[in-house]
Amino acid sequence: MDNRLEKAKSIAVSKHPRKENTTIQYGTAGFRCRAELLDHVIYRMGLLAVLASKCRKATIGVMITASHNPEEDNGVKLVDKRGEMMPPAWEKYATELANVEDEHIPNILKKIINSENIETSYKAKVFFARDTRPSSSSLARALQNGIQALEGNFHDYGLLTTPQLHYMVCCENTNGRYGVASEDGYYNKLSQAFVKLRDLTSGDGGYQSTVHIDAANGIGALKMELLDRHLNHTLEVEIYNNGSEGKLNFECGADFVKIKQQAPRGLTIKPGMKCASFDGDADRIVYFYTDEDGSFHLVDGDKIATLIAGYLQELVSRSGIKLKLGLVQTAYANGSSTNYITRELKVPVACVPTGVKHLHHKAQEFDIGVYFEANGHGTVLFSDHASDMILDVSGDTSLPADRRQAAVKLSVLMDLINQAVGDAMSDMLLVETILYDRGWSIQEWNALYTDLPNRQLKVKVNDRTVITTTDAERKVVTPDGLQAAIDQLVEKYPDGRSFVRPSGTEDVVRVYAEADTQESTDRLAGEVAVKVFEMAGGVGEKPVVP
Ligand code: G16
Repeated sequence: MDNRLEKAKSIAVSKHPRKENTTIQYGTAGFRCRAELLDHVIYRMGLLAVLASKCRKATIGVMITASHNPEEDNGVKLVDKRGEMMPPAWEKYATELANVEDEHIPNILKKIINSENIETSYKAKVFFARDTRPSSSSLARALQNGIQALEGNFHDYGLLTTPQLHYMVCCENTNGRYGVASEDGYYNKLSQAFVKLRDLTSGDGGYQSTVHIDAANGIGALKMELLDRHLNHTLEVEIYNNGSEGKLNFECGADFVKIKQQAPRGLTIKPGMKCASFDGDADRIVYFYTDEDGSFHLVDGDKIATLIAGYLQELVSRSGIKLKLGLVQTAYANGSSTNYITRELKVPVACVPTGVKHLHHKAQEFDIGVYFEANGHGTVLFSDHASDMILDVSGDTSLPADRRQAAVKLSVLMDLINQAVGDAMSDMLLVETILYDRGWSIQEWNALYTDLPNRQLKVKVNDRTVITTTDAERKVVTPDGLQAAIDQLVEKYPDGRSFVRPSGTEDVVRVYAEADTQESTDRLAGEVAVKVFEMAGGVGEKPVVP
């Protein structure tokens, strides 16, 4: 192995040197920054993926994407053996390896091998894929060089959405039990489950059969078109922002629509049209529409979560199976959604820090764990116990038809849902299945509860790590006095709530506020942003209170 570690170093020096002395951190979902700073980082992630594969004795995934970030950025997400995110220890290794001088690469690799007791003779295998950013293909070559430097095997899937890569890794490591590890395998699994559910459900009422999708000028457009071909016209899909003209994520995509609370560029919205936005790597989805007077309505991850949790809870209860269902949110969840879930649905809710890894982990504590971030990233996890029970009841002909039918629906839903990670395409098919079965229009769905007005702002500071938080990011610990200042501002507004946290994907501090009116919310958000600017080393233009 020592020879190979040395070889890895010499390839680093000759082909993928660390040119700048800047430190890069593994953030909310991997490394993310300007693409030109990433070549050496991605090469090193190739090395790390080989070690992770040897350690896990399984195939590991690497996705090259910066998801919702601007086109000029890029990044990398590491995928563990069940298709989930890598655990914190490996995030630490990743940061250490990404920042070390070229000549110290062998030392860090040796350290990881020793700490994890890695059997180096295991033949490593890495799956990788990339999004449509112009910088992604050369970064994919750097990754491949890293994998080959340590003599790992690999499969380059080319262009995929992030959730598709997670799916491939999960299929491979479960010996096909989760599905076939190919694009066709993915489309077949999802579309067959969707078509089957259409046969099992009614479709009466105000259901609108067309979805107008803003694909953020990203990979989601290409892949949604392929999925659509498998759907046999059971769903009408219109794709906008398919990348033929516009720029990736520029004034479009799920993040833009959620934060700006307005329709994306490139989609001329008409009253009543049911619309959805994917993000740049198609792992998030939000819905929206406008009504007759032109006002915009966002139907975000919280509304998706409540729709799903309410439906699953009903099916579980009809099936007569005793299963514990729970919902996981973050501090960004609208206060009204949490009230609706706890008071109306009576489903337990947990709150965790931002980042899919935290939500996924918490959701595993339930038999059926629904997790969603308000920004549209989420999925549903079924424990082994839950899936065994569901399959048993669905096949038990001695049981009343209604019980069995509910269990059959649940069993097909388990195939429709990408349980490895939040997946815009799979989530969309799930939402459409539920709306169809309920016979609901998007307006009826949105009427489940009324969101408290809310606002998100970004504040530029010199060093965002000066802000640290606790209580699932709902309270600031440092800088001193900032939390007290926020508390004072919040007190002035009925139903006021606000928190701030450093982003793990962009170089900004995020400010969230909600209150009883949009005017108060915008003022509160502005005032908190000013406090952050003043107390946490703001740079550039000072935020303005409206
Ligand atoms: C990633 C994470 C999400 C997180 C988002 C924003 O999403 O997967 O869990 O909500 O970043 O994170 P932050 O507020 O720390 O910037 P994506 O879709 O960009 O990969």
